Amino acid sequence: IAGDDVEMLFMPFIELQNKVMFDTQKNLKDLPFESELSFQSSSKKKAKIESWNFQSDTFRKIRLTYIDAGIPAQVFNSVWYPDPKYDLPLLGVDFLSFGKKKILCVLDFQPLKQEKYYLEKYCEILDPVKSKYPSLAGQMTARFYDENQFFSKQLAFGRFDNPQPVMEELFPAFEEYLNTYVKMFKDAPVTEDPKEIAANLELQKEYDIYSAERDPAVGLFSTYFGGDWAVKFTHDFLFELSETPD
Ligand code: BLA
Repeated sequence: IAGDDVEMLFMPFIELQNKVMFDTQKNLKDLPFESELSFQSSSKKKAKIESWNFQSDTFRKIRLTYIDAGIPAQVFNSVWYPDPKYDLPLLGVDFLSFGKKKILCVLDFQPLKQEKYYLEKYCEILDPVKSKYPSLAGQMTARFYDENQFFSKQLAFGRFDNPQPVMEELFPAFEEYLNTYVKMFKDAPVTEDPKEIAANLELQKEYDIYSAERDPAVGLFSTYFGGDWAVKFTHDFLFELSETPD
């Protein structure tokens, strides 16, 4: 597939995210986890999936996943989970390309609460950024997720029938969302109250449960890497505060 323009389409996004992460995060640790989950390949389908798991003073977990299945599937998925001393939103990234004509990109400050004060405080900061990118003003369907749970009105959502907007529009938007996100933590309120910390962690757990139940990726993982692996990856890595079903 050399020379094709969707080959490793989202790799510049990983590189940028890693640069921002290494430049801004104190006490960053690249945490090891089960090798079975950090890398898998499927020889039959020529697919590879690799994941990374970081932690810093500010983030309990920053996970990244890249799927390279050639032209049929390129995926970059990432979630930044704040340390529960913060009640700030998660950063959610889901960029998918299925061939050159079916590209879906979703990016959001995923709110832990839907109260007005919370959304004004932590999500509306994105309004001036989002308004610059009309190609990312799309709306999700109700097929998988409820847009009123763990999503904001500032969600960047693009469906493209060619790869061109990925570097031309999504990339600068991603850079702005990312920089805005890490900057927000600089003077964000921090709690030392164990009850509030536990409550924040509980909301992140609800996010994991909600996401594990609805994630349309399980089918994709099963196709390439098998059903058992798909369930384990979903509950033990992606959304590890959710419980594996019996
Ligand atoms: C949709 N995400 C999807 C779909 C797939 C994935 C296959 C369905 C695409 C379609 O058929 O239209 C894939 N999800 C993944 C993968 C992983 C995953 C590969 O978790 C893990 C490696 N999804 C997220 C995050 C966000 C998100 C963090 O994981 C937040 C930005 C959003 N994905 C999201 C939304 C949709 C979606 C909103 C639904 C699109 C729609 O309804 O139109």
